[in-house]
Amino acid sequence: MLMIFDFFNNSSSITVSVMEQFHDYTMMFLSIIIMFIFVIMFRIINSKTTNYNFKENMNLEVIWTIIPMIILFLIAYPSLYYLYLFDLSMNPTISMKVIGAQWYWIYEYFDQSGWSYSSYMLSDLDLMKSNMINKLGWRLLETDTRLILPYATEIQCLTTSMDVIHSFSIPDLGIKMDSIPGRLNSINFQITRPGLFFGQCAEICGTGHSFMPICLEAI
Ligand SMILES: [Cu+2]
Repeated sequence: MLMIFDFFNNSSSITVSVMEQFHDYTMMFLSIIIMFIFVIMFRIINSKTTNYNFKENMNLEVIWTIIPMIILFLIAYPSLYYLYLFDLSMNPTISMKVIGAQWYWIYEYFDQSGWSYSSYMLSDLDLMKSNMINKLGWRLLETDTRLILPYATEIQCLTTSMDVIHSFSIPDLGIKMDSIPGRLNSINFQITRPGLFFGQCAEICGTGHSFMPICLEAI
């Protein structure tokens, strides 16, 4: 039963946990409003008489204008608060650059080494040839080199593109940032557990769009 209500991937970053909390909080208002509306509808449909006190009732008009305003404020304030909070750079320990290309990703570390490498998708044939048949479950997701990052560390990720617009997205970590040629977009995140996290380009970029996955290994 729990599975049915578990809409999200297991949260693996602070961002996702906060997003889930905000989702539940918003759903609370949604449930209350839907129940209230259904009760009112049911009562109107099932009553043969009309209450004339409802017509041109100034107090009622004021109340049903102010209550939705309060509800909207209660949703909008935390929404904007978290939106700007996620944008904040909290003194990242690691900075790295992700460059989108047709159709692979290039990762570059901003340390003394200046290490940079490309990450291509492994084809079905590659998976089978390298005796990784057990990994066929990760078909179209596994890459030849992985993006390796430490967990429990604040990471700043700068992203850009070499050709057309791509989008660097990893749903488990709640990140999605457009990679735009000639622009450097920044996104911050902190992974909360070690593991493998998969993502795909999220901006249609050509015939190979479906075949440039992101495979992040948190260690
Ligand atoms: Cu794409």
